[in-house]
Amino acid sequence: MKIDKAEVIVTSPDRNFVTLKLTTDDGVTGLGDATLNGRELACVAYLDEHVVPLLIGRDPANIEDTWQFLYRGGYWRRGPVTMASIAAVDMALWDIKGKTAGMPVYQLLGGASRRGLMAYGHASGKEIPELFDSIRSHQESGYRSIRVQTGVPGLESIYGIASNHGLPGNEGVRYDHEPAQRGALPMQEDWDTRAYLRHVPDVFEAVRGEFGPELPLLHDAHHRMTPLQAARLGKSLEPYDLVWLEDCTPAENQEALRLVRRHTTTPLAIGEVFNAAWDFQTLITEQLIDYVRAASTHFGGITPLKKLADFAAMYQIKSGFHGPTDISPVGFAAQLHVGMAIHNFGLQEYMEHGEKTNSVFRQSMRFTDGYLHPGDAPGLGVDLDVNEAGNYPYATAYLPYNRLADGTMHDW
Ligand code: GCO
Ligand code: MG
Repeated sequence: MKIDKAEVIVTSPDRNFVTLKLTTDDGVTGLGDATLNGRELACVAYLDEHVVPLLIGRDPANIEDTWQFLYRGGYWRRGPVTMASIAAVDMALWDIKGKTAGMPVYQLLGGASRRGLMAYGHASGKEIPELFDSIRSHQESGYRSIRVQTGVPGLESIYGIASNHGLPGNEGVRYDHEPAQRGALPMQEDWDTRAYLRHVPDVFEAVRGEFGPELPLLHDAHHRMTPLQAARLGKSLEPYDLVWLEDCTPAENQEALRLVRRHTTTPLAIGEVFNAAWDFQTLITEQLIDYVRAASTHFGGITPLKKLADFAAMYQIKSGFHGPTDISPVGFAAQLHVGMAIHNFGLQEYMEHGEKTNSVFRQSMRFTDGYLHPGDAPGLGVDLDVNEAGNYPYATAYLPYNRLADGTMHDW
């Protein structure tokens, strides 16, 4: 079998997605996700100009070899654009292998280690009553684990607060909390760490008071603190028994986590912006975190994600793969298959794509009673309706950014 055709498809139902579609000379197709929120067209160019010409005529069966060829052969390693582009090829090849074998990808990775993947949803509210409503509505939809984000007194708008009714033009999207604003320049938000640190423990006190001790709760700090501030937050949240505190400090400097770890027993999750196992090396070998947050899409695909999970397993660290709506249904399916197969699955983030997205990407994935399952269709279990995709042309979109009161740029 040979790869005969490689097409890069850009579509924007609800938000932008970049999909690679490979077709073999036998007519088998495979899909891969190369969506990099706010920088999508860089991946399109990387694939179209530098990867597609290398794929034509290759044997789709040799997944590891193709991965190494694109990673080592390119000489310039890592980085989100490179790794998202390689990820798309890797996923598409696993999709083809599954379809050829007549099996879902998780079977090829070792078979099911569980019945389904516990998912967590994003509850949020500017004020506590809205937050409580959002938690209840998630519970009614079946969620058994909940991420909690709220507004902070004195700050106008911050990361993580959903317009639960859908943003203008995105009305079909239920929980989209981060407008990668379409057709406009990036939106500015404001930030004050001291106000945030004073407020968050009160929010968790209120949530535990209302919903009791059982409900698994999470929180995303979105890289906004110094290690010392992160340690303080972890410590102040200990009474509320979080499943994890996410991205408490930027982790490019992995050693910084030693300080956080020394001061708190709140479990830590890190890595949604990482794109290679090396980014986790110190964090894993020194057991400085409890969950790896990589996403198949930004981490080079299924092949390296499975290796990362096995590496983490040696240190009793579990998966907590990144699953926001800017991972396409293809990328999401890819990591559901990995999550099914590995022993050290922890929790899967699930934000729910909107109706338009689901009309472009038809999925065999299901969400029942709080658990996700990738389905048993051969391959990844996702079909792309090219005609429907064509109805939603690319729209420029940028994530927001943060500034402090004096105008200094801050991590968003
Ligand atoms: C999460 C993430 C996302 C990111 C987004 C950026 O935990 O789901 O923090 O919400 O902000 O993926 O594109
Ligand atoms: Mg996050």
